Amino acid sequence: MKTAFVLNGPNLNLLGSREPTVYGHQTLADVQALCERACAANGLKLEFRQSNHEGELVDWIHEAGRQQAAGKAAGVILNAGAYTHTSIALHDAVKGAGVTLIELHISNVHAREAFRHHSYLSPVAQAVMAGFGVNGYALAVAGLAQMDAPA
Ligand code: CA2
Repeated sequence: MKTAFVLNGPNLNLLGSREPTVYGHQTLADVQALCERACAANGLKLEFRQSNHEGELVDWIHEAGRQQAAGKAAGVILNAGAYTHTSIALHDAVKGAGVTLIELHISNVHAREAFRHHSYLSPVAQAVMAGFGVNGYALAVAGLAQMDAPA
């Protein structure tokens, strides 16, 4: 069974505690449980992580890339939080690792402030998902499983 890496960036540990109109009421632990169910339904194993540190996210993308190259991982679903809009390091990490990437956002970033409209990750992502709320994580898991399935 292959692993789906679901990686979460800065401040997503605060999910459910503030800004419920933008991000909903569910906590990151709720999102992890939702991802567990989605992975089980799609024949994937889950590796779910959150970090407030850019370099740690870079290391995890490299790890996922090595596992994918070894046939042990399907790819990465990444909600990079605000690093989406700032991080050339994450862009380079995805490119360098050669990993399959689904970029994910809980909110519709294009309906928000202009500084959220640009993403350094979209050019190196296979797919981009935004605006489905936390249910987007389950949809992304299903999408990653389909991308990995033989044609
Ligand atoms: O919509 C998304 O998922 C975002 O990636 C979330 C980021 C934001 O910087 C992106 O533009 C869009 C912010 C994550 C912080 O989440 C919080 C949740 C609750 C309370 C405070 C922050």
